[in-house]
Amino acid sequence: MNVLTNEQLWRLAVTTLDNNWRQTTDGLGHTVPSRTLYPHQWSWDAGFIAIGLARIYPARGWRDLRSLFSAQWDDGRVPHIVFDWPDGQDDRYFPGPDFWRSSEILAAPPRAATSGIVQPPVHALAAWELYRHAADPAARAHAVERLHWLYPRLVAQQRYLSTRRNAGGAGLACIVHPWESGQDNSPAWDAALAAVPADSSLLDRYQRRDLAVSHESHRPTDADYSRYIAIAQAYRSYGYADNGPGERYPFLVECPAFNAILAGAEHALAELAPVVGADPGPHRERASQITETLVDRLFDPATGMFHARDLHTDQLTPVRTVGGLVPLILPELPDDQVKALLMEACSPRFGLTEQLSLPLPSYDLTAPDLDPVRYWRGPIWLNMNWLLWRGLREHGQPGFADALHRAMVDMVRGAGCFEYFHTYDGTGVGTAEFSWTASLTLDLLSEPE
Ligand code: 2M8
Repeated sequence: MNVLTNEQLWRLAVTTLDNNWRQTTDGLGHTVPSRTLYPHQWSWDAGFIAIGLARIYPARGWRDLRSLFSAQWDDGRVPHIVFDWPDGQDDRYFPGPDFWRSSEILAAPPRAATSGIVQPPVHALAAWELYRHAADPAARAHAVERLHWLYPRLVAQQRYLSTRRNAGGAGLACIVHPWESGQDNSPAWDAALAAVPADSSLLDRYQRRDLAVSHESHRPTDADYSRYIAIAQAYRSYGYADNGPGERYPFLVECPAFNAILAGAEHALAELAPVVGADPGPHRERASQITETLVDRLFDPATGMFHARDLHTDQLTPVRTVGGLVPLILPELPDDQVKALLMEACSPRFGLTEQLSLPLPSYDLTAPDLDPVRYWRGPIWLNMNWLLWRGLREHGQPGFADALHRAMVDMVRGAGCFEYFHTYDGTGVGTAEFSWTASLTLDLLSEPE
């Protein structure tokens, strides 16, 4: 692919989002992450997509969020996938509606079949971006009207994650499946996953669909997939209930990026609350509490970064992954942690400099098991780097922020809107025409260095 000018890159990103828009039969419509690999609506993708749509088609950004939150469960959970088709009628993606069986769960909404697990709550931030970029009085009025609908639903989502998912009892949200982190097969989960038996017979019963459209070397192994299925089955077998004893959940982890995004959502809600006549105070308090608890429970002074805590063993995972740098997005992160994260980001493990040529990898560059093409085990992801860029700006680091901005835009300029990028040369890996790469590129181009 030729290196694109800014105008060409902008057009490519807009076309990618246009091609991935799907009009659904219920009239709502949404953007799919990719027409081939992920042909439905995904939760945190929808948030990142709306952030870019705020720059070109805000009404469509609001529709994406409306589609997702119309499938919110009664308990407040926002499912990680909203399926386009009724139960069991399609086999383009596994696990589909007939695996999750949301229609058998009372709390599941009738509008759509969904999965039963969640993803990081980036949606309040997306709503804030849509609101604050509303350019004229008509767009602002539309945003206010949309917020009256969305705000209570965002609050319910936060309540679900902060209460029902507080399995560790300290005030952080736990994840019950690696897919809930969004960083699906990150080495951060290896230790916790090793305790889950890999039952290969599950792959005789269920057929992976990802390998039909993606290269085997880019995707999780069969052993990991069989664990993913077993963990999801266990959660389903208890009706996706969150109040059982810990042993019920084969995987029970506090993820630093997930909880940083949870606290970030409270900050965004504090901005949005006055728009709908609500009190921002409780949101600010919760944001401060989560930030404090995150530092207490997931920061390791020995490594100078954040790590996931396995609630079964009460141990922090030793590996260093990009998710452990994401708490940098938090405005109230104490100076000591900010300094430590900057030092870690600038170490040979993540390679941040003011002259960097490629964005940060998903995994420690010095780790012997880094894999430059297998997803979440080394490659570069635009959404994680976009979060870090925001964090660097938040903490007064314009030199690093600008360098990272340049590296992200140049990488997509050279490779196109791929799902992720080779650790060492930035070539595109995974599926092409990937929505959040396109949308976050639009955000970056709209916000020059
Ligand atoms: C990937 O995850 C899905 C399962 O949710 C998969 O591999 O099939 C992850 O990269 C996740 O973060 C992302 O939301 C999803 C859709 O883009 O794909």
